[in-house]
Amino acid sequence: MTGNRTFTMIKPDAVEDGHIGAILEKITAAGFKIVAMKYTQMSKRDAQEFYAIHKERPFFGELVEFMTRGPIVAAILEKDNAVEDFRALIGSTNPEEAAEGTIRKLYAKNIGENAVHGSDSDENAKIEGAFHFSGREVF
Ligand code: FUP
Repeated sequence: MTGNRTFTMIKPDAVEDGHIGAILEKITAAGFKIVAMKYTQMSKRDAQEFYAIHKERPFFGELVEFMTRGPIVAAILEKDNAVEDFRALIGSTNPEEAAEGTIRKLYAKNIGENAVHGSDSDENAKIEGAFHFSGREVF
């Protein structure tokens, strides 16, 4: 049984480049309903906690710097098979490997500055959604 919610962030690079509107348009056109959304900026501590799973990786410091350098859009999205369908919509982590028409193919600069986040499992979608939103911010 697959879940019907996922968590996303429009990352600082895509916000800086003015792509919030185009990315939200692609998300809703693909059938995702926005059930929570906010414009916010992560602190260093937020990013270190959010990406704790990567803390031993060589790119961790850069990842934290990047994710905290400007505002992001965080959202919880609803659709049948949300996690898998959203990962298909955003494309591979490395935009050079992302399929044509995917959000990362269109808007990501490289594997680090890759425009959007999408949860990789139902379990992580719940954890990540709860990291950014309280119950009364989810509709
Ligand atoms: P994804 O699930 O596609 O966001 O990818 P990962 O969970 O593997 O990586 C999370 C973030 O770490 C990526 F979005 C960007 C960053 N990253 C790098 O900067 N370099 C890498 O080699 C891999 C990931």
